[in-house]
Amino acid sequence: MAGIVVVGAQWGDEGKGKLVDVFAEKADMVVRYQGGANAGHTLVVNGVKTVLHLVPSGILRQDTQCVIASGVVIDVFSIRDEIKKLRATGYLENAKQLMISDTAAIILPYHKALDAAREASLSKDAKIGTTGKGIGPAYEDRASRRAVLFGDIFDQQTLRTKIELALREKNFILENYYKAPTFNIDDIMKSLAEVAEDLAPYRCRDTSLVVGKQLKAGKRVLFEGAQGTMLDILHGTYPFVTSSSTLASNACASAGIGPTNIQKVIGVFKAYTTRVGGGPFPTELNDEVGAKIQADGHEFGATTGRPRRCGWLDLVALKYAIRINGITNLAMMKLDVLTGHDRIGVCTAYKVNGELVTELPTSPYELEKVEPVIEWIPGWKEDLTKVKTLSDLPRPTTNYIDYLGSQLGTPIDVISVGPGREQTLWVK
Ligand code: 2SA
Ligand code: MG
Repeated sequence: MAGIVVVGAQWGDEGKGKLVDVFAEKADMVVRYQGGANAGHTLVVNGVKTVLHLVPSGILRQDTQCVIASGVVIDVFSIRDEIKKLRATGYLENAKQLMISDTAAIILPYHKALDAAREASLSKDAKIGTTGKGIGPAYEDRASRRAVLFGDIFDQQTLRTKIELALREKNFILENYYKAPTFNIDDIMKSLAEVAEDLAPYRCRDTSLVVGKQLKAGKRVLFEGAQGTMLDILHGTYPFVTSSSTLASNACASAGIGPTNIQKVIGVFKAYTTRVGGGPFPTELNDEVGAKIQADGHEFGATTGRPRRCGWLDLVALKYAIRINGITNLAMMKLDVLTGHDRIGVCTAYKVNGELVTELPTSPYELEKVEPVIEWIPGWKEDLTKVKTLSDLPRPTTNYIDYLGSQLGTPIDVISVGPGREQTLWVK
């Protein structure tokens, strides 16, 4: 039993990609378990940046097997490009390093068109702020049993039947309801035939068998989440969420393994908070402090380039994430970004109608109205990006870490002080 889940403990972009890449050195397998090309996982190795959307963040370690599990929605065109780029830079030389589940649903052009048309039709306040990658419509098709699965692209007849059926409905809605362009079956079939040829080497009929065998053999398997806890379809700030379950528990459902295989759940969080897209964000800073964090942290969407909203660390939300994911260990990322503030804010509770609340309200409309209670910790001026060990951190920085450790009651094992692999401090 050596299953380890790496889950985002905030609104995504916590630095899961970097952490998985670092951990992958000692892992036999990395399994991506949900989301699609909406994710943007940024890895920096020897100063060279790689942004991954669908391929697991273990791919830069050539001895680590990477698996895309059934619960992911795969934009086959986007993953083809990603694979091409990886191969052009010397990675993924052996096609066997990547396996894509036959039973994962695929995203087709009409999913993206529907995603865009729907967002465009919403009023400013109601907009979810999706990435436009077709995620919602693709998961809808999965739930309503109309999805085209990855394995289907290798069977022309099944593929045509499924897409013809889907197009009847999608084209009707696009044309009549959204007044948007429609899609032609032959064009889609042609492009899928090409992509099927390119992706055939990565096809895996039963990834659950592959993952299960590794676990049974006592191998280390990392399960890589995308987005974050607060964007979970069931337990996030619904409807301002993504369309999959981002929680650690979904690693099992998606990969087709039992929960008894999971030994550790690592919650990844940033030393502050960001959110991209619409929805409540209690600690958001709409001032020059928020702007400084955004600039220093390069807080722009890795997929869409949108500026990310920034604010102080929210312990109410983080404790909620620890509880609902069963987080056993924490990793704090981007601590270096907080350099240069006189004081650092930490939200320890919310005020709701004059009363102190320490549990996250489940309604986003209530969450929108809470007032964060901020505790202030002295800041620091030193650059942390060259720090190699914990003992070299300036005193106010360790005070901040210790303060968080005591508040969260969960060990912080890893502290990241920059995007590079070497900018990683191990607490034990
Ligand atoms: P979607 O596209 O249907 O999943 O959008 C629904 C909400 O989920 C948010 N979401 C994300 N939040 C943070 N990071 C994500 N990945 C990219 C990144 C985002 C980008 O790494 O920066 O580049 O803009 C991600 N993906 C989805 C989204 O903003 C909506 O609020
Ligand atoms: Mg990201």
